[in-house]
Amino acid sequence: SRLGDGAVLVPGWLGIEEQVWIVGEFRNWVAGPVPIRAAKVRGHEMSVRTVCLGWHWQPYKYTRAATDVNGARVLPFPDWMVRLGQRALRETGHSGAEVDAYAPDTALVNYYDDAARMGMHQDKDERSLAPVVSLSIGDDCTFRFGNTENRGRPYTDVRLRSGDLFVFGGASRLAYHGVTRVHSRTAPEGCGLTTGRINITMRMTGLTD
Ligand code: MD3
Ligand code: FE
Repeated sequence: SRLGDGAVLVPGWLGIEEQVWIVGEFRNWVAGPVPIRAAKVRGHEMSVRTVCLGWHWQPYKYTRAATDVNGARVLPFPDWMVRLGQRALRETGHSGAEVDAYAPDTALVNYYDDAARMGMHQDKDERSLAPVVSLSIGDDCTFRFGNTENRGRPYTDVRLRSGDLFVFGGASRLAYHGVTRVHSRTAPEGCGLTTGRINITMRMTGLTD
């Protein structure tokens, strides 16, 4: 379903077995060279914790090494995730040419506990305006999808559930958005997570080494 120019939500896109498999990969990422951490934005720790693949996101920039954590290079961006991202674009109506050109090179993997939130923001640290592909696993959240002008109204609150795909292309790529709350203990049994919520966003940084 379309929520705005270029914003398409596909409920239940990931099957339960794919969710379980991805949660298993998440456990490997967390145990990888760069531990999951709460990024500091203007001196304040975020309540969301993030581990990255391909490029390491720090507020306002991407680096290959996690110089704000332990200096280690982040894990490579997995090929299966490139293909999954391309399938996500194909299945949300993007043209064949756009699908072929889609080469996501970073994933921000966010973990939300019951108390975590994400304030309204734009994703502007990427030089590429290629679509962002978002996958949610675990507890439901209330996602706030806003406008391109400011953090306030008009916005639409959408419940995101385990397995949901959300693709943000076109004008929606620069829309303000955030997560206003996590709905404790709403994860479907057997998704692989017993508490909290994972969100994966794959993106194209537009960077070269
Ligand atoms: C709309 N994450 O990591 S995913 C983020 O649920 C982020 O963890 C949220 O916002 C989360 O930056 C929301 C949906 C999302 C992701 C990127 C977008 C929506 C977007 C980029 C542009 C517009
Ligand atoms: Fe964002």
